[in-house]
Amino acid sequence: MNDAKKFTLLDKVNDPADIRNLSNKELKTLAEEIRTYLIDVISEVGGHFGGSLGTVELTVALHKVFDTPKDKLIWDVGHQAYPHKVITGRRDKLPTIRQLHGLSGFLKRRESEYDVFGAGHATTSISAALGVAKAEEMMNTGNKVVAVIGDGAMTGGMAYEAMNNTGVQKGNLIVVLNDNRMSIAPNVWQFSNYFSGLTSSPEYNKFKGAIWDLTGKLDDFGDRLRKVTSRLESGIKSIITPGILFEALGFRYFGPFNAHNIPQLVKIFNHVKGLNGPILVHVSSVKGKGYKPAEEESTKMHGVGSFDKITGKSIVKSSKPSYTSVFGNALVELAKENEKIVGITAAMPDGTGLLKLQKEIPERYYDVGIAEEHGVTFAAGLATQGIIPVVAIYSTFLQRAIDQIIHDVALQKLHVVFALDRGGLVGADGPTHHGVFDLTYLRMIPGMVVMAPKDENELRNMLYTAVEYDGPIAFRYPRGAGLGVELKEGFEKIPIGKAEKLKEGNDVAFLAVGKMVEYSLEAAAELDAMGINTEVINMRFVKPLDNETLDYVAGKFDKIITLEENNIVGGFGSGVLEYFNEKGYKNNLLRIGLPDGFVEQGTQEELHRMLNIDAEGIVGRVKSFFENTGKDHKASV
Ligand SMILES: Cc1ncc(C[n+]2csc(CCOP(=O)(O)OP(=O)(O)O)c2C)c(N)n1
Repeated sequence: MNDAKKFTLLDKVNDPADIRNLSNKELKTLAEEIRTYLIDVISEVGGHFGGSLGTVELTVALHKVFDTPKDKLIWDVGHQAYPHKVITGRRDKLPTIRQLHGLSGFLKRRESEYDVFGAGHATTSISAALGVAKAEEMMNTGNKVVAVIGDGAMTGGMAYEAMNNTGVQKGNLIVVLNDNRMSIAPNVWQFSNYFSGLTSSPEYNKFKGAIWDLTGKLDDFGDRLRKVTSRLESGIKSIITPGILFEALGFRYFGPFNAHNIPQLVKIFNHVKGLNGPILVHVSSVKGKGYKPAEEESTKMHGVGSFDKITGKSIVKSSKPSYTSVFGNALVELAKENEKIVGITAAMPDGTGLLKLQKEIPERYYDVGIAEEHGVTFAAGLATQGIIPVVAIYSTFLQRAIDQIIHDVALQKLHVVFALDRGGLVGADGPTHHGVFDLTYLRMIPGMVVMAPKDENELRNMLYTAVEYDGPIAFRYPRGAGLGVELKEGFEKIPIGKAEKLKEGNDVAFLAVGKMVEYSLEAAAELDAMGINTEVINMRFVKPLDNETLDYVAGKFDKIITLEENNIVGGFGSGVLEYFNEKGYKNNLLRIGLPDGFVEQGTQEELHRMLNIDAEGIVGRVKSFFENTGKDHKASV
């Protein structure tokens, strides 16, 4: 960083062991330095911001009290774990976060022994921590296991499956519920209403203060007394505290505590460290804590590009509208014409473009929480009654709901529209977030229509086609700016399963979907100049495939290339291959897509280049394809 500061304490912390002997006062200074460092670095390089500012004191207190890495600390999602990275020896690398070959923006086992469980998708922490806790028990290590989960992640069903099972198994597990009342957007957690009603009551606060004083005093009297007290305490507490909900699941509840008060956190963690069985510590934090713009605009500053440190204003702006905004606007346009249309998001109103629907037609907008599975089956229920649900979920998060798509939607042939944002490589969020399996997992589903637009107008038309269709139908589109084409007024229906020829050629045919259409046209222009006359077809549909077009290319060309921004296994190219095999076509077929592996983080452009799927990469691959298959241009069928 240009204005790299000297930090009196942080500069000496290379490992959590370095903070264990610090006093509360020093810990407070350390927390302030970590916060300053985060603001310095993230304002320059971007990243997840508000969540991490809110966990600074919590992270310091956890690493102070628990003997990490022997004790196991498991973070949900991982976007709030930047302070954890800073404390666990990765401070100097923070400026590389989310960049090619840099630190991951989430948790990653390969990155550090302190990252006990990789994350990126929400609501995994309690299940994983229970597994770790049971393993520690089996090996009799005595190590403690702590899961940290946000109230947003608590809207995911797996949290309750995990808590129920932890209660049944009596797992030795401490769950820290970091409650800031925010998901990315304001959280839709019904428990929050219950907590805020209860905790704002003066009777409750008086009572809680008394209980806390009592346990605090008794804390020094040794283990047995502490256990008796705790049992007594929990018995009384369950009558009146918010913990009753968790206690019903077999957890002993402590809280809510101020997540920015280090001495109090240290005290409670020391207390629960000595206890066995399932424990829930509820802490109340402020998202964006300590940086005014992030406190005030916590949705916007959940994740940021580089920004002006003084004003909090974003520095980089794209001039072209994003696919997300084109989709969000088109949905509102169509919803105004057709009152049956509703929009569903799983806690991502901003990210999916549904914010506009929420503002303009709030009664036809649903935020189901970080609950993709529920969202899909909820949509299926709506569809049984003739409502047209448009389920807008990122490609990567819809992976969560594959069975719901198969069992609840497709099997019943229900008219549910799936709008998959972030299809393809997403860039800085990396392997947990790339949307590179959707063409595969949707294509295998009987009766599903699967589309990918080449540009913004086609996206609008696909949405229109989908709401006018009757059955399960999906389209996926890339993260980020569109091509910048002029938006046409109105909508046109696309005939289901019909491709469009974009460029005539004689030597080789490109069959492309989605983003790859743009690269194919660029590559074709270069290849033409080199004497390889290339035909480009925008296939539009991955399912049903346009068999007529496939018959036509198989008859005209010896060399055919499929192009998709999807894992090469089981995607669009596989579909073409299957069809060719069924028909006995013997053409030379090359499938271009993503390798069967997990692609790292980097900018989208860097990754496209690295994986040879951009125009230049395609040209290179076509040249080798010609070298390997000979110069014969005509089909052999
Ligand atoms: C399965 C899944 N769906 C959606 C997301 C996107 N997402 C990332 S963080 C987040 C909000 C998490 O809220 P919370 O757990 O309260 O943490 P906070 O950021 O408020 O600290 C969401 C919706 C995700 N990571 N995983």
